[in-house]
Amino acid sequence: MTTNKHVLTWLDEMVALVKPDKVVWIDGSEEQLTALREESFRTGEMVPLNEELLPGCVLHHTAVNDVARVEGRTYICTKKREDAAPINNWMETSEMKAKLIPMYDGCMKGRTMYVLPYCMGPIGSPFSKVGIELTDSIYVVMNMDIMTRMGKQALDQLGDSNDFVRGLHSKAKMEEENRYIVQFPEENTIWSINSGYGGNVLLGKKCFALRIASYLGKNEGWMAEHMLILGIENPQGEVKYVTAAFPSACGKTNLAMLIPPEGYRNKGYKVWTVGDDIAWMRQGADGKLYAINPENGFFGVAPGTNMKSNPNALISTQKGTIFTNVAHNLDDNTVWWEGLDKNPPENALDWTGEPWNGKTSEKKGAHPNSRFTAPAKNCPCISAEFDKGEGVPVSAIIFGGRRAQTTPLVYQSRDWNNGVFVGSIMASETTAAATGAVGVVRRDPMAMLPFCGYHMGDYFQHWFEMGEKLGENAPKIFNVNWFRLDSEGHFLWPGFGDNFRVLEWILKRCEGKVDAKETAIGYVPYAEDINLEGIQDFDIETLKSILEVDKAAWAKEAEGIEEFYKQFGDKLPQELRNQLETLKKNCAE
Ligand code: GTP
Ligand code: SPV
Ligand code: MN
Repeated sequence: MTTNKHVLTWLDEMVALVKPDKVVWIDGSEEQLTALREESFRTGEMVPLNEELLPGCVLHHTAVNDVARVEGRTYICTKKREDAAPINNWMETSEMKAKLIPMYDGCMKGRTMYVLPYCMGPIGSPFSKVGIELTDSIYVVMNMDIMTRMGKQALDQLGDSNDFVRGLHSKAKMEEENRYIVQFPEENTIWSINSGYGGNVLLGKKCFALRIASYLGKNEGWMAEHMLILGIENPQGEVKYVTAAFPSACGKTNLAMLIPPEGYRNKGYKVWTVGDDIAWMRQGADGKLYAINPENGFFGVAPGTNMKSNPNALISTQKGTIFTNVAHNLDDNTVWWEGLDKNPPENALDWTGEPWNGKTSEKKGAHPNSRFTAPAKNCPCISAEFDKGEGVPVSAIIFGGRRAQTTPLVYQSRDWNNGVFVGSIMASETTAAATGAVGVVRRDPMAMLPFCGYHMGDYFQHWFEMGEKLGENAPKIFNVNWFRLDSEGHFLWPGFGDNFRVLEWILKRCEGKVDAKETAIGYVPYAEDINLEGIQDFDIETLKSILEVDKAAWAKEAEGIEEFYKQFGDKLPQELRNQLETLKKNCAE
């Protein structure tokens, strides 16, 4: 399929290592994909679902010990430790290779290796980059078909160039204790072994589009971020774009596909989705910051997705979608997950494949990190800009996380540098998207803790440098928190569609149309300036309570930040130290 010598030489090397019985190039044609689907049905890897209710949809179960990203087994390997550590697991490049080569040796004997060229970003876009993933998994091929622009078009884009990310994935023996997700940013290379879960094996996604790309961005002067991108259209038809970084399973897909409350819809407000997980951003010729979504589909959290919380996501999953680790309704051969509706199936299999009665069972039908892989083109509110590849101009960057206390519903940073500080101190309760304890507050700077491909101190410095380059054109930076709890553990803010009310305030701030109150942490809205018209079960007193800035709580927060910063040593930019001192001073006043 190609005469590219760099590709062929690398392929030969990898074939000699993993020794597949057969090598198959994925060209992206319908015939080939249909044949692979059918093979996956024969082997049981995929289950075809009801063709009338869910046309083209399939179900897949991973191994029960392989249901989320494994951060403890995810490595950034470089020649020198100081180029990656301390936030990342680090191992020296050749040491890691020496460890993995024996595991890869002959691991594809008796299997087929699929050679899967893909493009992150629209074909032809100046933002786009090519990768090739070698894999022994049809599940990976089918997912990458939805999540990327793949096949011959990607190879054409690459031409004779050596500029591609070399990905090697093997299910190998699926041994948990030998599971490794390894990035070699200095060699444009990713090795993943012994896993079959999305974030560990769809190498275009977190491994390339965040870990490798963040490293490339640092060197080439652009940014790869764990951010959604959305457009907000006002009644005059003008569209303004914002990006938002929230940690895994903290609301990016939901915000990206939001439907404004009725009052706004009646006036003509609309939201357009450009991306729900990853943004690549660079400065345009006019000096502004432009963003593209490098993906072509959504790998979204299934539980909690329903016609009320996120109809656009649910509609996106009604055709051509792969469901992973949800419950299987045997009566009508469809799928179900917690929070889909109030009518769980009685005759079903749970996500582990065991018989399950949703009406009587204590167990969950779907895994909390069960996912759908849905084509972006299915999304009713997909932006007209999505496929263009020119990028959309970013007016505001929003950070946010799950914080039961302390962090107000929304605040604005004083300027770009203060905004970088706000991003660097983000903290959030952990979720089921990664293995390990759930609900523990941890620092997750810019929602990039598990995804930064180089030293986080250098990453902060890169943010400052981008701000300097952008100057007057720099987007305004905000922080939001949809997840404040009352004393009984209920969410105080209704969230979802009502988050539009906060977006409106953010845009007004960008346009200088609304005043705000200066506090110890930045600018907070006057409660009267958040439009509550038509909101259900919520009053302005509650709003005031979640807009309050508790100086004592923030003084404690500052101590935690100081502790967190210590690990960066000399690599922590002085500007962040200054920002922390200012916060402390403001809290003491
Ligand atoms: P990744 O795909 O893991 O990066 O996650 P994501 O950030 O796209 O998260 P997603 O939008 O899928 O949301 C994850 C969970 O947060 C779901 O269970 C949602 O129901 C819940 N959620 C999203 N938005 C809100 C909100 O505004 N309020 C509340 N209370 N929950 C929300
Ligand atoms: C996340 O965990 O942030 C995801 C899902 O978006 S995964 O692709 O598994 O990383
Ligand atoms: Mn994500």
